[in-house]
Amino acid sequence: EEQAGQEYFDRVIAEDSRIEPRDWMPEGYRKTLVRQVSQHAHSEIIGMQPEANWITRAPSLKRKAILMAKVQDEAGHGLYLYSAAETLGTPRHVLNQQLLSGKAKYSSIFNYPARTWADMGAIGWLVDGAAIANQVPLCRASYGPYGRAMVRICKEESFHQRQGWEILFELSHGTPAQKQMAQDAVNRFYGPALQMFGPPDDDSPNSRQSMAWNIKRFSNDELRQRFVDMIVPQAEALGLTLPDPDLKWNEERGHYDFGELDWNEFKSVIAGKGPCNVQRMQRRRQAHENGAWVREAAAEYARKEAAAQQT
Ligand code: FAQ
Repeated sequence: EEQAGQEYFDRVIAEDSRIEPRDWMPEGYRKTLVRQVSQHAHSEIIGMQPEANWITRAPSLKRKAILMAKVQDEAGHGLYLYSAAETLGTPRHVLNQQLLSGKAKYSSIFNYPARTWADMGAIGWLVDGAAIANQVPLCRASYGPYGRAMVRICKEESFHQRQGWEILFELSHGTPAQKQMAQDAVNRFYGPALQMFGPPDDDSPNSRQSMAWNIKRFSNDELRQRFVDMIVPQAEALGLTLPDPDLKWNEERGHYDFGELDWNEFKSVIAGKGPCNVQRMQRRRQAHENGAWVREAAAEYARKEAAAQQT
C-alpha cells in the first residue's frame, strides 16, 4: 500500500496536480507542510499586534475603521491557516503549544516595533507587499487546502497593501514633518521586509525539497528580487527613498541590484533576540490565557448539543 501511495503521490506531483488531505503522502511532505502552514498561521496572529497598537490612536474615525478591519482580516487568515494545517493531522492546541513554547517560529518582521502612524503605512506597503509577493505563488502549492486558502488571503492582502501605500502617499505629500515621518518608517521597515523572504538560497535548508514537492514555486532570492523590482518604481511614485545606496538598475540582468542585508540581525531576531520578541510572546500567552473561558464555554456548548441530539 505504501508503494502504491508513493507512486500515486509522485504522479500527482509530476503532473503538477493536487494532494488532498485523505491522500497518501510521504511523512516529510506532511511535516514540511505542518511546519510552513502553522508558522504562517502564527505569523498572521502575532502580526496583529504591531498594528493593534495603533487602533486607539488612528488619526481619524475612517482610518480607525480601516485599521480595525485589516487587523480582523489577519485574525481570519490565521484561523483559516490553522484549519488548513489541521487537515494534515496535527490538532490546533498542539500547534498553539508549539508557538507558546517557542518551538515554532513566526515571521521575523513582527518582532519590530510600530513606533509612529507612518509605520502603519510602511507595514501595509512593504510588509503586506512582501507577503503578497511570497504568497501569490503559494496559491499553486501542491497541497490543496493550503493553495485554496492562499487565494482569498492574497486578495485581502492586496487591499491591505493599497491602504498602506495610500497612508504613505498622503503623509509624503503633507507637511515636511509628515514626509519625514513616512521616510523614517520606510527606512526602518525596508531591510526587515526584504528578510521576510527567508535566508539567501545557499543558506536555505528547506528550499530545494519544498520546490521539488511543488510547495514553494520560487526560491527565497528569486522572490526577494521580484519584490525589489516591484517596489522601486512604487517608491518613486510615493516620493520616498529606499534606504540602500547600492540599489541600482542592472541593464544586463534586467533587474535592480541591491545591497547585502544584515543576516546577523536576521538570525538574532529568529533566535528570539529581536526588539519585541519577548513582548510579542508575552502578549500572545496572556491572550491565550484570557481566552480559556471562551474555549471552555464552546466545548461545553458542543457537549450539550451532542447530548441533546442523542435523546
Ligand atoms: N522569519 O529553509 P528556509 C503575514 C526560518 S506574512 C522567521 O528558507 P522555508 C501577513 C524557516 O522557517 C508572514 N523565520 O525555510 C501579514 C526555517 O526554520 P524552521 C508569514 C524564518 O520554510 C502582514 C529556517 O528559517 N508568511 O503574516 C524566516 O523553506 C501584515 C530556514 O529557512 C509566511 O509564512 C522569517 N522571515 O522558507 C500579517 C509565508 N524565513 O522552520 C499581519 C509562508 C525563514 O526549519 C500584518 N512561508 N525562516 O525551523 C514561506 O513561504 C516559507 O516558510 C519562507 C521560508 C519563505 C518564510
